[in-house]
This record gives sequence, C-alpha cells and structure tokens, in this order.
Amino acid sequence: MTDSRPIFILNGPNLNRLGMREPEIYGRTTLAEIEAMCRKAAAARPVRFHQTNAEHQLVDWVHEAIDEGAGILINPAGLSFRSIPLLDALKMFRGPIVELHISNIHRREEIYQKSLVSTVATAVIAGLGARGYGFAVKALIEMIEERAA
Ligand code: DHK
Repeated sequence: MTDSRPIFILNGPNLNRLGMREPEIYGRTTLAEIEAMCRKAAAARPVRFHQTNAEHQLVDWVHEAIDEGAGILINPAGLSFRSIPLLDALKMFRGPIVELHISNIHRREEIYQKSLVSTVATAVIAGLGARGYGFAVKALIEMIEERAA
C-alpha cells in the first residue's frame, strides 16, 4: 500500500532568523534554503513546511499532521524544553517523529540539554547543522515506507 500523505516539517521560534542568528552556532543557511533542501530530499513525497514563533500555531500544525500527515520532522527550537502543550499534541501523533536541532544541544548550556520532545520522538538528530534536515527527511520517509510495507 503506497502512502501519499504529506510529511510535516515544523520549525519553532526564532528559526525565521537563521542566516543572521548566531551564525557561529546555527550557521549561515537560511530557512528558505533549508526548505528547498527538504523539498529536494522529499522527492515525490508532499511536504508541508512551516515556521512560527507562536506555541499555539505549532500545536495547531501538529493537530493538522495528526489528521492528514504521514510523518513529522520538527525543530521545536526553544519550545523543546518547556512546552507541555506541544508535548501533549505530539503524543497524539501515530506516525514517526524526527526531532531535529541544528546545534548539538547536549554540548550547550544546561537549559538546552533536556528536550521534552525527545521523550516522544522516534529519533533525534542534533549537531549536524542545517544539513541535518536533509538526512532527517530521508530517514523519516524511509520509516514511513517501512511502516506501510
Ligand atoms: C534551535 C533553537 O532555537 C534553540 O532554542 C535550541 C535549536 C537549539 C537548534 O539547534 O536548531 O536550543
């Protein structure tokens, strides 16, 4: 059975500033460049790519993914560490979830080291820089296709 449902690529607060934001940590790749990378990596798989600085909007997109999506790739950014609403929404999602961080959060200040999202994610990628998005998309699609086989 082929699964043609979209993957949801969701980005949290401040990621709209990538390219200018602390380039020594996040690099100089912009979110638009990351979106193009993701769409190329997804090939024929439909992609819904979003970014928001608002917790409720991220939760609403997770609800959309629950109803229509095959998988979620999420960089929750600062909402990784304290957002119970986001965690509760992700718990409802039945497909694979890949959590992504551009930086290695485990090598940073303590406030960044314990992600609530990691307690429900299928997999976590951290520290690969923006290139991690491309790897994450490929892995997410492979996991979706394995489940559909
Ligand atoms: C992005 C952020 O905005 C931070 O709040 C996280 C994450 C790290 C990243 O590395 O992509 O701590």
